[in-house]
Amino acid sequence: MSRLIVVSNRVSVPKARGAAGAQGGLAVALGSALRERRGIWFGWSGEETPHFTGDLDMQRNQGVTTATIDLEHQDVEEYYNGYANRTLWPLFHYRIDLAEFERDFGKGYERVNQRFADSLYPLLESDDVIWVHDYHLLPLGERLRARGAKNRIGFFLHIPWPPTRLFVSLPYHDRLVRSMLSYDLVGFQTEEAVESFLHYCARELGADVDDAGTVRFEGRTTRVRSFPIGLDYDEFCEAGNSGEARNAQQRVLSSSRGRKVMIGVDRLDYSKGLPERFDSISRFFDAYPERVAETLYIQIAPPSRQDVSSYQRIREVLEGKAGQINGARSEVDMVPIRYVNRGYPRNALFGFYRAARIGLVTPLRDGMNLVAKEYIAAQHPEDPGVLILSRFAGAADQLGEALLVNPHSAEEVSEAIRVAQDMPLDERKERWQALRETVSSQNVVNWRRDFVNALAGD
Ligand code: GDG
Repeated sequence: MSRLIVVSNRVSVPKARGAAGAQGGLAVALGSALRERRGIWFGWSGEETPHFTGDLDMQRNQGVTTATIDLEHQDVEEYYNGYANRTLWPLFHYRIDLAEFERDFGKGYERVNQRFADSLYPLLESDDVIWVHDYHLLPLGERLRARGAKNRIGFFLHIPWPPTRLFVSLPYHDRLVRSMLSYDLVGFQTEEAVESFLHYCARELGADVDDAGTVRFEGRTTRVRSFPIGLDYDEFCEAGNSGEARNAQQRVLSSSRGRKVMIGVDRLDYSKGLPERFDSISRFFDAYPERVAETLYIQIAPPSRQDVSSYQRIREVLEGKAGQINGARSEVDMVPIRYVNRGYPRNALFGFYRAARIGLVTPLRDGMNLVAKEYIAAQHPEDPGVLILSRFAGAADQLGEALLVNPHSAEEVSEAIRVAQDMPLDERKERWQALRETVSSQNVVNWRRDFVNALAGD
């Protein structure tokens, strides 16, 4: 079996299962693939250095080898805080109003992709299979080819791919997509993203695109397919057996004193639709004032990307909205919204999800959204809660038994909350069983197996 090389912006050093601290399902899933295939996980260390050297820090933990490089401050500003998070992230989430098109960002992005290629190339063996992740590294495959790599190289995008009309507002958009056609396999979360990408290739590049999703362009062939990412279902269910999960559930239940709990868990990011969600809850309280005293909304929103100003602004907006709703509706012994700007251990999240009768997942755009899947996995089979899910999350394609909503419509979301609160147990069980079947079978292990098999052909 050939070696697997995983490349992503950041490398998550594998921890033992059950170890303290957050470790996403992706790290667990990729870790097991890397162990099976004697692989290497390559990326940025998260550290800055005054002068880029390309020196590799190689470590071995839990059977996985990681190789990381340090970047210069200017690299981090232009490539990571700049092009990745101020240009591509907003544009790919349909927020062209927030996208910044700075020449230096683009240059920094190209420079760092070149640095990744220069540092990684000497580690490669001829039959290694290389799997590149996400929007930080779109041109990496081309840079590796230019160095001489003949390996099979695949790419997976975790975020949405925008429609052609939107994507062409990016300066040098064609250069970016041409570089992606150096990959043998390009994977997206949804069929919609696949269609948008193929449409662009045919329309803007004049590439030859067939019905099976194969793109032929300038002598190279790239297969394009959807691979919806799943949850590490077994690992997450195991979290539910922990004392920490039980305590967290108890903490919510005892302090909510019989109120119907709704929960949202989101990185503090404008793509997650949090201001719109707060407006919908406000609308619900206006429409059903008698329910204010019976309802408790808990929003867990750990801050992220605080070096980017649009992220600082959203934080202020939400503080204002939470304050207004609570100011207008609280009693001396009751507050309708608990808005928490911090992260919790994964085990505790399980308990919070289980304590909630409603999971509110209403991003304006999301590649997939794993919180929706975690909420389903955490429900009790005898008394499951109801998932309210944005139709604009990739997850909506798979989770049709949720209450699907348009997150821009406060009226629709407010009405879905009422329907969810009143939903009879039989219907809750029926919907949840179907959702649980999907979340447990289309899990992260199958996701990475499908991708690696499609790439490596074994
Ligand atoms: C990108 C794409 C795609 C959140 N708060 C805490 C915490 N979290 C965890 C959640 C979940 C993860 O973070 C968030 O994953 P999402 O999928 O919801 O969203 P992004 O971070 O935007 O991820 C997305 C994903 O990549 C994978 O391809 O689904 O569309 O945008 O696991 O539980 N974890 C802990 N404490 C918290 O307070 N421990």
